[in-house]
Amino acid sequence: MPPPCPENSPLLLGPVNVEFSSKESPEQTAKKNPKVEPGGRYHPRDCVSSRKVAVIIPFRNREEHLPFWLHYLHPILQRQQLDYGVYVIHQHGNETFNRAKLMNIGYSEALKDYDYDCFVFSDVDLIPMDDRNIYGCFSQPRLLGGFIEKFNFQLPYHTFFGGVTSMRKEQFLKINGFPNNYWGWGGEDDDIYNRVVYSGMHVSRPNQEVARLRNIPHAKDKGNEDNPERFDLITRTRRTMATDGINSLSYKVVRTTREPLYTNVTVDIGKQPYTNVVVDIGKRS
Ligand code: UDH
Ligand code: MN
Repeated sequence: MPPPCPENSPLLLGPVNVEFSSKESPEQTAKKNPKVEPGGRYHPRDCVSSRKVAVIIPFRNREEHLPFWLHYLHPILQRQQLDYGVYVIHQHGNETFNRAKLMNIGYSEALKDYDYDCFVFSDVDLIPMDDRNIYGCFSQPRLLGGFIEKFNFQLPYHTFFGGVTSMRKEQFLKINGFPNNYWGWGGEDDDIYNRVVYSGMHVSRPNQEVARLRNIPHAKDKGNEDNPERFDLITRTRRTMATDGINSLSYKVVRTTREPLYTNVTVDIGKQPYTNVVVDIGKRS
């Protein structure tokens, strides 16, 4: 049995040059990463990693972004000596997008594969610019992507907890996972922030020098319009978090496939219940 991996990986290079012009096919990326196993699994061969990390990516209609993520992240995650798997959680159908629910599903599905103890939740369009930004877990929930190019490499606001975050399994369970009832764009990240604070934890961040990320520019997606309810919902986290979360998660897996660089889980997550209900005046049959 190989020795435990060192506390700090000796393979890290520091700054990574990230740009989005040249396109590499996933097949080419797979060839360049021969140690990554089907489903996007990897573990160091010459030492035993103490970090068992599932990386969860919420996804729909971003086929042009995923190859960049795979191209940049696989080499970085290997240099970080992580024992990791990549899970792309693909929302089936055309109902309104639900990022946080997809991340809950990623947590549950990844645990069916392996005894992961750490979960990194990443948008598909965010790429770290330094491999010293470890995609692992820490004594507090972590904001791995605090300093993003589109926000001029500044925190957009003090309580920001979107983009790329990480949590240990017990931290995730302490906050009852993520909310399932944020449909459309916005607010779910602030709800998660609230959950962390209401559970007596706080958000930690790597220092600004290593926690810079580039974002792939894009237009707003169809099917992920701004959620007008988000301002109301985030005032109610304290009441809703006990009953809405990983303990109330329901979904149907449509299919799971092991791609060379990631596991794709296509899921039917249902749809937003109508909140302003038109009273049903009886079915005609
Ligand atoms: N996502 C998808 N498909 C969608 C919507 C979202 O895969 O249709 C995922 C994807 O991983 C994405 C993440 O959810 O990175 C977050 O959604 P987003 O990229 O829309 O969030 P962002 O904060 O939205 O980037 C900013 C809106 C874009 C405005 C552009 C104006 N310049
Ligand atoms: Mn984006």
